Amino acid sequence: MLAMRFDNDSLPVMFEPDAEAMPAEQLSALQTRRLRALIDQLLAAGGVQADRLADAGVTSGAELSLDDLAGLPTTDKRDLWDNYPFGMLTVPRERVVAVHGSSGTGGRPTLVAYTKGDLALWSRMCARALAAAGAGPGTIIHNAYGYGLFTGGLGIHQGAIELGATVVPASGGMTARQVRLIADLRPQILTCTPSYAIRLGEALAEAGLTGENGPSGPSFTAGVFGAEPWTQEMRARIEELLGLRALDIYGLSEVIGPGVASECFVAADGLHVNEDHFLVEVLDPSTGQRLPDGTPGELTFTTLTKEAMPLLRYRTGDIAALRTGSCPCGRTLVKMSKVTGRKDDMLVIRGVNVYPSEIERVLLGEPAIAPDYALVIDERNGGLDLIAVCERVTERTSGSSSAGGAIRSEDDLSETLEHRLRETLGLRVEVAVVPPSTVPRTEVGKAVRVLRWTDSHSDPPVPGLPA
Ligand code: DLL
Repeated sequence: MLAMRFDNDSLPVMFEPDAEAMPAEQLSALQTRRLRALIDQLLAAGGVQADRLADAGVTSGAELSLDDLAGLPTTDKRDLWDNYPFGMLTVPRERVVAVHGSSGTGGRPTLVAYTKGDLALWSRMCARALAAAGAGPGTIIHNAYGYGLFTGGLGIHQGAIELGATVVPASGGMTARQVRLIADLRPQILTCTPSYAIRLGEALAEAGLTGENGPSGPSFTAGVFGAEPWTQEMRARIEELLGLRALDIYGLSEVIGPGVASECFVAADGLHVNEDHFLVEVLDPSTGQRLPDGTPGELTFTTLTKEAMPLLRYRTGDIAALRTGSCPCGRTLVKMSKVTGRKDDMLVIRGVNVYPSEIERVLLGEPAIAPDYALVIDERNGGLDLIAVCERVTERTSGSSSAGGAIRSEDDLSETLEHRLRETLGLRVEVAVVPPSTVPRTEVGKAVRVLRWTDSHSDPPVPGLPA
């Protein structure tokens, strides 16, 4: 267990080194044992997963190997909807001590149930992520993920306590109060969505609390950001704005919440998947066939040790690639790339397939553009046009006084970006550069980047767009 923040080499230490740095052979033996137990648990509980296993001719976990996994049935969000709220429990309802969930696509809720054991597991997974970011006993963690049904707030909260850190349960919103808390408590770690990190960074800059000129100087060393897709370009912007190392954390309520995978401070180049508890595969989103390492596809998880609502081969809809190999941090756990999007948020603009993250990469690759942007799908005339609405960078949105170098006209910026988008994505996108603070900021919950403009009589979804 973790005893101090850094070891002698000043590297962040692991929370559970025996598991996180387990040799490959030992790990696959453990996974095999756990997979067999899971199959028996699902068969014994009955229900949709047991029926599918029976249809596939599986009557016991005893003889199964990890290679057999690819032939086992999958689950997805529809199963949670169809069996809402408690149809997929494998324990008596009375053993459930908490529920969480997300509002999800189309506003249909999904609920996930936790036993005491599940909560303990989840806390350990979040403690691993926080320790990987350099936190330890006594580290002050400003937690601005929303508290409630959403797993971000309470997941990180419990993980911080498990680690022995000092958690500040700021939750989302009320930004002025958050700025005050940060100035007074000087936390080392910030946890929130990447879009709220930008919002907080802007507010701290307004209060004169970022950069070397700030009255108190920077206190943050690292941020643990997730719950929504964000690019390397966004990472660079956040690091500049807040003067910290921006690390990615991934998870979903169905699997456990945050803490399924997270980046380490040392390498910060991919998220270590806690595969001793969550077996990961990448599948071709259309055929469901297993894809080799390095090929992006649909992340699919099997929960090996959950009690209340274990899931076999849960297809997440999230697109990423896996990478094995050693990491300078010493963890042996497989890494996943950043999530580039969800299979259902791909936009098809005049026949061209494009993920919002690909557009973000081009927009934020331009230093004169601020990290607040929106993609407006203009459907007013029956057509489908895309308008990328962005703001010019200011001292407040860049964190530096150079604020994007030489002043260029808005027309010049739009033209440059339209050209780059056409070159990189083969897509004609109109780029509208609007005044600072025009694009709506996300104070609570996940960023909404894609907005639809359907009615020519209604106001544009972002003020200032030409009617
Ligand atoms: O977002 C859990 C979480 C909380 C993760 C805090 C990280 C930090 P849900 O609300 O169920 O759970 O949403 C899960 O969010 O399937 C992804 O599409 C997306 N997502 C989560 N983390 C990332 C990330 C939480 N790091 C859904 N990068 C997932 C990209 C992410 N997308």
